[in-house]
Amino acid sequence: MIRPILVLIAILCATPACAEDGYDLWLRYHRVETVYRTPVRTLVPNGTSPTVAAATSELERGLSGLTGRNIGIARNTGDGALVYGTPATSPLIARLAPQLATLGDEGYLIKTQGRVTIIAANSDAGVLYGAFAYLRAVQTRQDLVALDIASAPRLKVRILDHWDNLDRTQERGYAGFSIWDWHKMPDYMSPRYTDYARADASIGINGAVLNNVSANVNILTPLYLAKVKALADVFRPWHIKVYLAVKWSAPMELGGLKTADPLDPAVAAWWKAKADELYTYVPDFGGFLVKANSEGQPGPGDYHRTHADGANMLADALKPHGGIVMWRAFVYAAENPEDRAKQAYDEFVPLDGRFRDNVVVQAKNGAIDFQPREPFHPLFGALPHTNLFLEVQITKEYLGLATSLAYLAPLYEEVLHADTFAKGPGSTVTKVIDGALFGNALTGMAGVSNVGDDRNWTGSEFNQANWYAFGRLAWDPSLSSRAIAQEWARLTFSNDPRFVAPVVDMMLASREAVVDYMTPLGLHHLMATGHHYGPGPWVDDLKRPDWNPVYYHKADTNGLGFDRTVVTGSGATAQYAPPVAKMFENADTTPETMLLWFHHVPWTAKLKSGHTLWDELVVKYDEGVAATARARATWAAMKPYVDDERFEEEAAYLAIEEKEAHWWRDACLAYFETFSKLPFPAGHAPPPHGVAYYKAINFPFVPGH
Ligand code: BDP
Repeated sequence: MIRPILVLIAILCATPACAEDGYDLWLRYHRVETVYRTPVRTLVPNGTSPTVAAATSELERGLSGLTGRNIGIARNTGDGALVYGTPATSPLIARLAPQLATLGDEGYLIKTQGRVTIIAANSDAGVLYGAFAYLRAVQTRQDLVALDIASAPRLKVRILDHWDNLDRTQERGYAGFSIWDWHKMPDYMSPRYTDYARADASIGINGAVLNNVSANVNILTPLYLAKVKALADVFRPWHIKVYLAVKWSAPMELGGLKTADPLDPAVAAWWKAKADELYTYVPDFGGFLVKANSEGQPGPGDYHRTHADGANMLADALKPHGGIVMWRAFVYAAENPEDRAKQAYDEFVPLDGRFRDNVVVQAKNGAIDFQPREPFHPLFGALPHTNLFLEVQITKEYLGLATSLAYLAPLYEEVLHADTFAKGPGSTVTKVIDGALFGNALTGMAGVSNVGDDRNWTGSEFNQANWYAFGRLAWDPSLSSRAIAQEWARLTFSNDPRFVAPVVDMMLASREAVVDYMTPLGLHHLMATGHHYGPGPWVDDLKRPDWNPVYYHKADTNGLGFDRTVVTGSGATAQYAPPVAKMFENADTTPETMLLWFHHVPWTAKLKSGHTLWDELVVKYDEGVAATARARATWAAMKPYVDDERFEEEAAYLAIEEKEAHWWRDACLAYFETFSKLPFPAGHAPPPHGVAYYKAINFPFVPGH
């Protein structure tokens, strides 16, 4: 009965001038124009579970705000009723059982039958997802008179990985500190945890790894398990399971064992007991995420055991409880002189078929590391007998941290649509991860979260779009980036076409702009050391060869790029299926967006544009800079449609991005010019300073590091 207040807020916020701070994300339930108003007047829930109650609370809140009427529960199933439930809880819905047959555990139907609207599902979780979908339809001004929507997720596990430390710092987080206020839990549970769960549930996310992959063992102590339980209790009604990242050496650090060898029975017994204990706190605990033998983390390799030995031992401990192990494929070793891009494939392909059925290998989108653009990871398609999840970064470690506007759905889409040719043409990464290609039952996608305790959750309004897009794509990888951007812009800002059309175009151009002003033509990992903020193409003094940008671009007086061909280079091209390998092996058939990833190209070589490599490089950097200026101009014209607070913040961020784009362009070109020794093409100014100037720029404190 708090609705009158919401209604009042909705009325007061009817004009764009009303201040908003981004807290509401895409769940803004401002009043819609009368013509779009939903016919729903009463809610008729069926079922008594906390999940049905969650659906009811969201529908009450949402529909009351959107209609300006007080919409609540009534038993009247007549005109204006919104009836929701499952065949087991409602005879009306039982009649829809045939149509529900293909929608699985989490899918839903939304139908209008005369003046009655029905949300039907096979489970209460499906009902909850249907409720959010209905609200979305109202928010985006869909025709509500003859709804007939059926939807079911293509992937089973749709999970956020929070790289949050127990001291509330975040690895690669740019939105303040961790939202998990561990110290106060479990006695104080911030209402924010519920709002977080609502946001996740609204886009279909059904799992969260609470802590950093580079894990601290304390998370497995009773002190922290009580806190984990408290979060799991908050999330459960919203159909979100908790998972934990675990450190391989936990049996030694916590259990006092002398070894963490996976084949040692005492080690296996320790993990089994720990799993049993964990499930007493969280009976529906999801499972473990493991970063092992990677970047200094311990792992089974320390005992000359394989990743399969390690993953299977943990999987056996979780199996009786229904838990899974997500074992990361992000492994590379300093001692290994092999091209870093090849190392994960080399380690995991021989293990194909040797993992338990509750193990998944989790591979990043590309073989190096969440770069602005990478070719798809060669493990996709190469592990026909292994469950494989795709891991993408939502946080923008390598794409401008908090302030740049880089809408990442095109990046995700690019990898999901990439054709591995594993079973002939059409063997897309989507079909690898959704089980269509190899028939694996355990499917999923993980996103490294960008959520922090900033009021707007993600550090900028437009970063919210990446969280949103991740969830929507994990539910349905065939959605287009454009459709998702349209939906998000309408939900988050305005349905006015004069706003939606230009802003969506701006979003769709934004990731390519970052690629162009940072690492065009297949360049990668040119970022400054450690914090990765800003350019550092000259860095050559770090102890691991593959932490140095010079390792990746290999600029010399002859040319630029990493030769990964079989004939003259590292041979990484051969890790792809033959048609893909053949395409990448030849510079003429390699898409120019990935040219320097696979080839060392002479400065004077002619590219498709007719430019030399050097000229094209300059042109691309300048295109990136120009795109940031265009984005600023687009946004400046949006002032009439956006509240002041969000408008001004984004305007300032876009100005920062333009400044940084110039910095990237000037620094990289000043540096590469020392190798090419070629003049700048007509109309493209040389950088205002020599490379020494850019090398001297330093930032001692950058977030997320
Ligand atoms: C890299 C990050 C590092 C992460 C690592 C990982 O720089 O902080 O720990 O990925 O994925 O991109 O494990």
